Amino acid sequence: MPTLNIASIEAALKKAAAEHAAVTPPTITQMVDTFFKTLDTNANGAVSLSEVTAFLPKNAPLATLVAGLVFNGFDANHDGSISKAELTAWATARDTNHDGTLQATEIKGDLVQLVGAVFPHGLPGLPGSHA
Ligand SMILES: [Ca+2]
Ligand SMILES: [Ca+2]
Repeated sequence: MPTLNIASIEAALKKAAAEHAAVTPPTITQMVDTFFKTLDTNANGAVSLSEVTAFLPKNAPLATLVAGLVFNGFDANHDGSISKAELTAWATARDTNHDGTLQATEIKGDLVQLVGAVFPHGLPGLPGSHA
């Protein structure tokens, strides 16, 4: 039977912390960075409706409608393009437990649920994606 002492407890805690760190979801900043880069195919720092449309699978059900809804959801100032700030604000507003990361549960019931119909494996860059 292994002895239980302070050192062994500390070692166990350290191991658990390391394992936790390995599965820590990306921060909102990292997530937005990844997602924005994926969407902004011409890399001009803004995401257009056509970039969102092009991102959706061609045979997706109601792809045009979904693209429009997603686009309007992100384009907070309705200037016809999605900025990284708008995407960050959208993601930050959904971080309900304010831990700086987005869990799938926090965005359930929101736009992503709609998008989930098109992306059954989750959005690229989102924790919980299996893509
Ligand atoms: Ca762009
Ligand atoms: Ca905008």
